[in-house]
Amino acid sequence: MAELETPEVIKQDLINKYPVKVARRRTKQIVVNEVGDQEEVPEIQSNIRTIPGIITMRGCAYAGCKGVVLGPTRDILQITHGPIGCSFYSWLTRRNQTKPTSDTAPNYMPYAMSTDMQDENIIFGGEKKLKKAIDEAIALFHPKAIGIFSTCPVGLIGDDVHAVCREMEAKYPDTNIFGFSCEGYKGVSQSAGHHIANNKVFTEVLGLSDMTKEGKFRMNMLGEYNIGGDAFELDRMLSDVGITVHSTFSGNSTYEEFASAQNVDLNVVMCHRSINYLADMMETKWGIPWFKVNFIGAESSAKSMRKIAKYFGDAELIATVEKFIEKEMVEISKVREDVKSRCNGKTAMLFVGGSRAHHYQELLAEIGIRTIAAGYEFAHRDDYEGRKVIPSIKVDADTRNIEELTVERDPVSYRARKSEEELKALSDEGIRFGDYEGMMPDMPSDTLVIDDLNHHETEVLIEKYHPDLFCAGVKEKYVVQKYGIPLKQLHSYDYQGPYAGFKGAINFYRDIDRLINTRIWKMINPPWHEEPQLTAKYGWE
Ligand code: CFM
Repeated sequence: MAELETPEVIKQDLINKYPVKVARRRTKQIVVNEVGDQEEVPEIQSNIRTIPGIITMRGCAYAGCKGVVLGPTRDILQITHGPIGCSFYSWLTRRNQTKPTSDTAPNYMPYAMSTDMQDENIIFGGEKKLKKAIDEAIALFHPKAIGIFSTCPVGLIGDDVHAVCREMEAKYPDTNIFGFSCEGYKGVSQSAGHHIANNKVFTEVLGLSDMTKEGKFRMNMLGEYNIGGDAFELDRMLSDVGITVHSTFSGNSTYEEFASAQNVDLNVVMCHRSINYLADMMETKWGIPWFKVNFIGAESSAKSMRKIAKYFGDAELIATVEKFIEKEMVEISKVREDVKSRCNGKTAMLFVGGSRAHHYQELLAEIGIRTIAAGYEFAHRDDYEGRKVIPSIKVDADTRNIEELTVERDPVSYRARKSEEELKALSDEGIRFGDYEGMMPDMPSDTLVIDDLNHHETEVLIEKYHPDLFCAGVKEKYVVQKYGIPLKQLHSYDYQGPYAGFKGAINFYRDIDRLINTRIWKMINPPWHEEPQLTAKYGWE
């Protein structure tokens, strides 16, 4: 590869086509990483509105609420109140899998349910239609719970989904009916929808049931959505060593598991961005401590398992976990070494959501692939720089629009899971409770960190860096591949997976090896190399 320009120069190349005002904003969202001894990193601007006219990778609040946080739960019947497209395109495209416990156990995930709003409903209101939809759903399925998800027009015309829910719950007292004000335009991205979902699940569902699951070591897995079967692999690993996963939020989960999630002694958080609110609120209300884990990558998975075992502090569990890791590592090392011999020294870029751009760097590093640029679509500064910066984050009007709940200790069921001394001893041993160190302290200095990447910048990055692998989503995939650069979808996994945990690591090594080492990429000659079919220039040039 030719000598690369410095990241500072490339940063200039990324923004030099922009008008002055746009460049001024983007320059704060594009940062050359520099890591100090105490994990200090430069400030990056994030979670702000995308500049109108720029095409970025983001989604909407409805996607974050319905698609991401609630979508993977199989027996909360979910009705999208809105035009049919919102419901149809949020229907299983994320590849969240589920496994009902029996053939007769309810599973509504194969259905896309919507009020299918038409002109008439937009003009005269859609509440009647929504009530009718709930009547129909209850007659057909008798669900324990129904979630109503608001799309943009619902907020614009002023339908009161919460009043409808209250009225219908009075009519059907056996069904818990709750609504989400997750209109697509709320906030600046799907991140707002995560927060809205966390709040409602917390106030309307959690703590309603006393169901407990057998087991000496009981925990919830927060922020794991079972994409491509990831949660199945984590369940296998944890149950094998004797740890009970009571509820996963929300991959392969049920309403009853959510409702009784307070009956555990630990919450671990995989995806910090989408679920940190719930972890914090559960700690305040019920005294359940939480810490961050990462089950992406074999080494990270081993580390996370050890951390959980250490928390429970049982000598037998600790020994079982060690034995389990040792056993699993045999096959992992074999495949890893083989794959590494062909991937070592390659470069990658990752631009995904709000957590995977960090987690997958470790998995790629295991086969010798170096990340030279990374960024999130919608994460906040804490996901980049670590939770230590939370007090200094400026709250703008868009964030203030999303309700921040005030939570108090439950006078009856609050129970400290560990004494102050025990928590102190564990944190002295390296467990960081209620903390996340963020992506940037884990990346080497002189890498580029870019928030809310857009199409223009993607093209510049490719031309300048020509990476061996680009990780993003389906919207980016084919443009990048026409440049002759393989793109791995880190949202849907390109119809493959699981990639979490030990078996997932092996799958990932092999899939990446196959993807980047095929000769097909050198044979690609996109049409624009021969004859530009469309030329244009920017309006301000
Ligand atoms: Fe969390 Fe996710 Fe992600 Fe996310 Fe998502 Fe996703 Fe993602 Mo797509 S909850 S932030 S809103 S890890 S759907 S399972 S892959 S953008 S990086």
